[in-house]
Amino acid sequence: MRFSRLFHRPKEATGLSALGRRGSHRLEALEDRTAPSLFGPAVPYAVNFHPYAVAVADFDGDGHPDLVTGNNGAMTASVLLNNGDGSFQAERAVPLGILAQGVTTGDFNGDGLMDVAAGGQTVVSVLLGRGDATFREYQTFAAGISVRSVTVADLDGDGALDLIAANRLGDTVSVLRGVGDGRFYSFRQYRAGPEAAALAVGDYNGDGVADLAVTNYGVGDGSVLLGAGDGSFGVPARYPTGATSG
Ligand SMILES: [Ca+2]
Ligand SMILES: [Ca+2]
Ligand SMILES: [Ca+2]
Repeated sequence: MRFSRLFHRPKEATGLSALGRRGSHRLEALEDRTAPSLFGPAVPYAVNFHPYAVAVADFDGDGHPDLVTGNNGAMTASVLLNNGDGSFQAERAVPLGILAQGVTTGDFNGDGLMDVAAGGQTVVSVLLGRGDATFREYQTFAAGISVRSVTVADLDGDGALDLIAANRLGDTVSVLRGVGDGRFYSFRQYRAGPEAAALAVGDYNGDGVADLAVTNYGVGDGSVLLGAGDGSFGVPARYPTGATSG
């Protein structure tokens, strides 16, 4: 898996110079007509087998955002600590106990230290952080069928972060309301669309309550589920997105 460095580098230091002379000239001519490149060359960092998803949080409290991947093949999370200059240390692999397909971060037990939640198979697996980039042993919570992705929000406004999982083979999203101590209540499912895949939280109708956008991989459209404010969602509105989404 490749992560791009998130800072600007001079053009002569970019990967364009590694291209053939003709290609290089053509690309630089295009670049001159537009805004300067915002990214340097991609820098690859090794993580465990089959990383499916990536999320960001500061796991060691040094003020620099770190990365975590959910690794489907290895059933692990890989934590890559940020050196503070856009480079990252070698991965630290943490067992998740599941074939992870989604990953998200948040402080699920309210101790001020960032935690990880990964989704896959029929569960979410939660790693509570110790603040030094190590984690307590994972705990799993049932989340539905074929969890493809997972995200986080306080859906019911009780101050405890809640988890939302997209169930690809269930055509649903599952809501796991947080207890606030790192545990989650039994999930509730809401209809989304065929092969619910990717999730995004936002307040789409401006009522101050978090809503959900879901991509429906099976048919190439998206669903918007408006939040009721108590962690429940209404009937999805479907919107075309063109080609197959995911
Ligand atoms: Ca925490
Ligand atoms: Ca909540
Ligand atoms: Ca709303």
